[in-house]
Amino acid sequence: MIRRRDSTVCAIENKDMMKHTAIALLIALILPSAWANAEQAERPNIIWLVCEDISPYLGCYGDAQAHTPNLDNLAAEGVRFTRAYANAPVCAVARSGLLTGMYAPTLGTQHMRSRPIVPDRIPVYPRLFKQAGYYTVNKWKTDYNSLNHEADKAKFWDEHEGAQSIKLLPKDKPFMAVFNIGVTHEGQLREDRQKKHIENGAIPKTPRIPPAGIKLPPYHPDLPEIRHDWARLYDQITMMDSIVGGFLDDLKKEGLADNTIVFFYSDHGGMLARSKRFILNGGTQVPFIVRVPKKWQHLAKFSSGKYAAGMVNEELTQFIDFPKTVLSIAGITPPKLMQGRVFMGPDKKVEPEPALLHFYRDRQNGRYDLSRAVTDGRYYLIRNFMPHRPRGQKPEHGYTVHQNWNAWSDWYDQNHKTADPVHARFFKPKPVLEFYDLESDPWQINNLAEEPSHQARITSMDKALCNWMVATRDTSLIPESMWYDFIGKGKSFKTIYDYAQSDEFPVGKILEAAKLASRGEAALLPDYLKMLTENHALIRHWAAFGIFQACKGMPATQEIQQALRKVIAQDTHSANRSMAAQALARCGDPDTAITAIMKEINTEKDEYKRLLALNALEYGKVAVRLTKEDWQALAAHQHAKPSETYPDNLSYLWAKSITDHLLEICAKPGVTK
Ligand SMILES: [Ca+2]
Repeated sequence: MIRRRDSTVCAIENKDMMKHTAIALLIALILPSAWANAEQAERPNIIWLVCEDISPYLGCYGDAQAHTPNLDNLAAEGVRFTRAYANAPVCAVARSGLLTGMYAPTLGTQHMRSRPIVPDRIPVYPRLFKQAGYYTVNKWKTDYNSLNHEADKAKFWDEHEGAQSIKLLPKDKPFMAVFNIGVTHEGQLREDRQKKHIENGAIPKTPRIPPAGIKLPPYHPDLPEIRHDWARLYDQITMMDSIVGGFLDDLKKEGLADNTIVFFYSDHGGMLARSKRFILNGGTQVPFIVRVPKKWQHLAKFSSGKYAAGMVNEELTQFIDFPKTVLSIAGITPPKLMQGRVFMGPDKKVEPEPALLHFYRDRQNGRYDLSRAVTDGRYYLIRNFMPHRPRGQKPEHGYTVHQNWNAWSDWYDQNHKTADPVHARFFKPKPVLEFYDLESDPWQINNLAEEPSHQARITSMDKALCNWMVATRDTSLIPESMWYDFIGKGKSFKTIYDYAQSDEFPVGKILEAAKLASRGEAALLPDYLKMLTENHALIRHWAAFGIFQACKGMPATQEIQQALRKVIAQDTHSANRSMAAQALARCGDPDTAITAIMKEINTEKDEYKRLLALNALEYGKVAVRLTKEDWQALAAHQHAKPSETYPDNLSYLWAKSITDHLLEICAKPGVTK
């Protein structure tokens, strides 16, 4: 009976189970799309309001000189980040990280400006949003420092042209929109732009803060032009604030505010001399505010706590975290290649705060540089691989747009013997290591790198910086003028990313060579000489650079000179021949050096090779030896056109800018300047 009853029960249960299974199957068939649709309809809108070129110079950040009521209000309604950073201190390089969630030196997009090709497998966050059913918008500032990312923008942005208007955003599907506000861009400080803003009533006729009342940062000398530009910068920040206010009002009017997560940030720090483009805190730290409407606050957890209006978030946050974070909020799994972290998101998806953030500065227009930095939020360590190059070197873009740059430079030329070292440093070679305590020295004027009490911390942060360069396979250890020896048509690799990811690039070994070379110590000359005979072309390059650094005008031994002449005569890489000539110029044989450098300039078709050689003319201090024929050859290149052979068709511009500079500063043979 029991068994029967049991079997009956079982039969009934089986019947029920079958019924339930059928229903479950039916639900399983129908519901995923229903769920997906429901979820899709319920997904938040995301908008990034991006201003240009400013550090956190806002009232809500405690800047008493700023007048920014709209952003102060946004901070009161949202979360204000006090340790948010751009990974690079300049537009297109910073934006490359914002697009891909990857460090620019990993991809090869770190030189400002350039047009490298980035592999298709590198993630592009708006593409993923688009695939997930979002409408993607980014009007007029798609500035990603890559040939294919520029060319492909219409494939991942539904809209990338036309007016920026909240009214044009869709109401029937979720959007990921980037709105750009250009009025604080450095170019807007030009006299003609200022005039236009005054005519339009966008800024007052005379600055809101009288220039005499401006509180200057300690690194700037007290000059009228510098005071004027600071005063006008604050006017432009107020103008930017009202534009942000307009967008926020429109969000409300259009009924989108309750469904839209708002990010506000600057595309890097700045903007006066010694901020934008420089790897100091003034170039890297940015204002960053996030406002999340009530409806989506369950998606806004931090590793340090829950979202709340008006809160201050001190977590280390960086641009390459942004793509991962917004993808996660929208329910899209971030690709594994992305190097940042999810700093805000639904529970369990939030990733812990990192110990350090990483920054990079590389070529700016025609001038090479290579610096890397890290911060833990309080201490800030910079490693300069090209210490011989001053920060305020000409030609720099700042000189062409800002009177504060020229006023400072002219003042220094006239007062360099008596100038306060803090004001003079901008025009002098850099130390290899710089170390600052942002708590006691927010403007970074006291380099504590030699301070005994900080040595343990410096060693540990420097180790982390170097480990990061190895782990991210930093492509700046490969001179840009050598890239197309390894990549492109007929080569094994299509992109510098692919080359750098391969075993052909022993990154750890190259980093050690670069570190040794940047020390430039005479005692290391035997090591450099040995490195000069290494099989790997990159080691030979850093060896020649080390000799250049070490000689500093002292004639080197015949053995060293001979070794450099051998590189000039035999090395298959133009970059190595140029660097060896630059070294030889400084250590005893300038005649051979200038002949070798002019040969590279006159015969190389790759403009990056010519650019390195043109820089060697100046840094080898042999430009004064230009003959009439050399002069004519340089002048002929003033009419250079983009190369058809090399994909990076911007390179000719930088070679041309150095050529123009040389022709301007060097006496024409037979003509007294
Ligand atoms: Ca910018």
